[in-house]
Amino acid sequence: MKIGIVCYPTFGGSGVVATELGNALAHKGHQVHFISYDMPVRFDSFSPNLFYHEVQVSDYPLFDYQPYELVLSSKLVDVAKHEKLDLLHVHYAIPHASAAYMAKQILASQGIKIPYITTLHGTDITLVGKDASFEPVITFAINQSDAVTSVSESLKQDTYKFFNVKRDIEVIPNFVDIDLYSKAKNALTKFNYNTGDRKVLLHISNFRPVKRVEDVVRIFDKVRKEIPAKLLLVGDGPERSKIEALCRELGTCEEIQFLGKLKATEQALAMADLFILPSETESFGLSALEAMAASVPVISTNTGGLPEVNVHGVSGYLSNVGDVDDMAKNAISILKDKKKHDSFRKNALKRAKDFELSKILPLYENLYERVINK
Ligand code: GMT
Repeated sequence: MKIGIVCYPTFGGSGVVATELGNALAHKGHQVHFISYDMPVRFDSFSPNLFYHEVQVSDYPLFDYQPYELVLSSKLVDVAKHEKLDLLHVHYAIPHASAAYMAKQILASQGIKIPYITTLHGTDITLVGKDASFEPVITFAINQSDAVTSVSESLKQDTYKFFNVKRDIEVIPNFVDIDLYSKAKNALTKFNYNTGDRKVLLHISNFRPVKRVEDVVRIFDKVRKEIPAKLLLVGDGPERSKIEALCRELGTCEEIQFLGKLKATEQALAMADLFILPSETESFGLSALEAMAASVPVISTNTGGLPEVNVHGVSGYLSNVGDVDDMAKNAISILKDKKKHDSFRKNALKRAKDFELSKILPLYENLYERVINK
C-alpha cells in the first residue's frame, strides 16, 4: 500500500507512535510518505520505502499567524496526487483531521478518491479539542473521517463524552518494539551518572503541566528519605523552571539530573529501577509502556488509559492524581524489597509483550485494507 502519514514531528507521543508505525510499515514493504513541518524525531532515514515531504509555511508580513492548516492541505493534495497514495492516516486531530478533510474534497473535485483515517491520541480530545474554540471543527472532521481509531478504550469513551460523535471508533492501542527496550545496553552507565548503589527513579515527558513533574520531585523527595536514590529527568518543557525551583526548596537538586531531550530513551531506561508517571490525564501512557518493555515497574496515576496499561500490584501501582504520599509509599515498597522488585520487573516485561509491535501492526494494516476497499 502507499500510505501518507501526517503527524507532529516532535517528541510528543502522537508523533512517536506515528513515526514508529510508518517505520514498521515501510520495513514490511509498504511505501510510506510522512508529511509534516519537520523531519519526525524517530524517522528511520535509511529505509528505501520511507519518504518525507516538508510543509513549508511562508512568512508573509500580513500574517500574524501563519495559515499552517491551508499549506498542509495543499501539500496533502500534491503528495496524494503525484505519489498516487491509497490513503491518508492523520495522527492527532488538530489540525490534521480537518486538513485531511479539505484535501479529500479538493481531490474529489479533480476525480481522485482518497480516504483518510484519524487517530486520536489524547490531548487533542481531553484538553485542547474539547475547548469551544476548536470543538465544532474537530467534531466535524472526526465524523467525516473514513475511519477513526483511538489509542485506548478510555480515550474512546472521552471522545463520545466530549463530542457529538456517533460513529464507530476502533481502539488500536500504542505498541512497543520489545527488542529495542529489553535488549538495550546500558550505554549511559550508572557510573556516568554517579548513582553508586542508589536506586534510580526515572521520568520521561515534555514537562507540560499535564505531566505534573513537580509531583515526581515530591515523590522522589519522600523516597530518598527512606532509600538512597537518584532521580533522572528526561525531556524538557515549560515546567522546567518550576521543577528547578522546587528541588532548590526541598534541597534535592544534588540528587536530580536533567538529561534533556534524549532520543535514545531505551538507554536511560536501561539504568532505571522505577518509572514515575503522575500525570493529570493520560490517554494511554506510551512512556509507561516503554518503561515496562525495559522491565522497569511503573508508579503512575490511575487516570485515563493508564489502568489499561499498568496493572495495579503487578507491573507497578496506580494512585489517585496528586496523591504523592501513596505513590511514594508504593515506590518504597517495591524498591526496598529485592524479591518484590524482581517480580515486578518480570511482570512489567510480560505485560508490555501484550503491546508488542508485531501484534498491533496487523490491526492497522487490516484497517487500511478495509478503508481502501470500502
Ligand atoms: O502528552 C504527550 O506526551 C503528547 C501527546 C501527543 O498526543 O502527542 O501524547 C498523547 O499520545 C500518546 C500516544 O498515543 C499517549 O501515549 C499519551 O498518553 C497521550 N498524552 C496524554 O493523553 C496527556
